[in-house]
Amino acid sequence: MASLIARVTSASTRAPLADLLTAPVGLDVWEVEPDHLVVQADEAQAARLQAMGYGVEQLQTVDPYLSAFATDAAATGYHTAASLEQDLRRLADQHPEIAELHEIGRSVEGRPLWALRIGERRGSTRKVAFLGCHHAREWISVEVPYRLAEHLLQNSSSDPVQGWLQQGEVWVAPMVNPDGHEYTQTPPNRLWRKNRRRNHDGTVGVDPNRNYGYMWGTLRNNTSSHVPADETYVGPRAFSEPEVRAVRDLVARELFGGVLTYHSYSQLILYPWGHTTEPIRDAADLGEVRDLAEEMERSIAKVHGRTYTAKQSSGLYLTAGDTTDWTYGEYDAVSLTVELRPATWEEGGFILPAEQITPCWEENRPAALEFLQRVLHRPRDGVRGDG
Ligand code: 0X9
Ligand code: ZN
Repeated sequence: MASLIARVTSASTRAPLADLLTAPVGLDVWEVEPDHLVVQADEAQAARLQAMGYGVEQLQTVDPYLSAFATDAAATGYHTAASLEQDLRRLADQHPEIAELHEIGRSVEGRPLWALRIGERRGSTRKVAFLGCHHAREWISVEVPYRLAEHLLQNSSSDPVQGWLQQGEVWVAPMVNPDGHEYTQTPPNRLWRKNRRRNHDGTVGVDPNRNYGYMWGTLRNNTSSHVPADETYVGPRAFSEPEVRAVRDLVARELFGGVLTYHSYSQLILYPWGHTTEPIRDAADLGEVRDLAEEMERSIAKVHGRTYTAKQSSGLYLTAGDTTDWTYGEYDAVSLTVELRPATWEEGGFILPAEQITPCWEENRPAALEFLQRVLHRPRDGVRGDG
């Protein structure tokens, strides 16, 4: 069990930081900065990094980090799989004309995967999806899309929301990985990332955000691993995981014009590609998604002054098989990954203090609505699935 939170620097030109990300050493990378990484590692990994020529400074051990942040108070205010189901049902029941709860699949352990469809559905021409919690420990990524659904329903009888829900449809699936999320409810497991698949070698978990079928498995690095025990294990084949197949089937059926998937942390707005440092080849697509990401960056900053940096996904690190490479590569959907609060591990990292749920939602509200509006107004001829 990885027990250290460490700052890794490049001590020599023999060992550039970029090489560490591309090497298959099985690290859990938390932060990527030009001059250092923050990683979770065990003693053996730390020693190995030092032997490779990296500087490794222990910032904290995981136990005191969990004692400081993973308190009972920090958990109140966040949903569990059960309380999310209850709240989604309540929303659907309170707005039967425009909301409908769909079970889009079942998890490895048999939990229902929920998506709330919001919209009048009178021949809607444009559909948008908001996803949350591919990664178990990223609890805030459940709350932002949930609050978005609540906001749309509470404001459904006045413009602009009313107009959007007449023209289009919004699907919100706040918890793609309920098994993992449930597992993190037990304090020592609070930092679990993957789903709860039993792998063939006895280890547990596939990274749902490496299991999508676009360029799946083409990288073998620290952030897309073929080793089942690793935090970014890509799985035995594309779409091997029921949680990921559920999203695949929903997207294949609804042909969303845009997909926004929430993660945490680092305060980033990431657009494709993630599997290559090459930019999107279609200049119009690139302009569209980059402009939108930058507009969202500005509107987030206006609310509470927080900086969320817009950039290409691969600028964080290279991964193959993530959600947005697939939704863009396969369906030409406007596709973004938003990494929510906080910015650093000192502020809690994956354990965002509960009092920040509301401000985090507040700053992401205008950005999410901009995404919605842009996608709803996008001409449809870009959708390959249209035939
Ligand atoms: O690694 C991920 O799946 C995402 N970061 S997280 O810390 N939430 O796990 C980032 C995915 C974006 N894609 C690439 N960076 N290629
Ligand atoms: Zn994530």
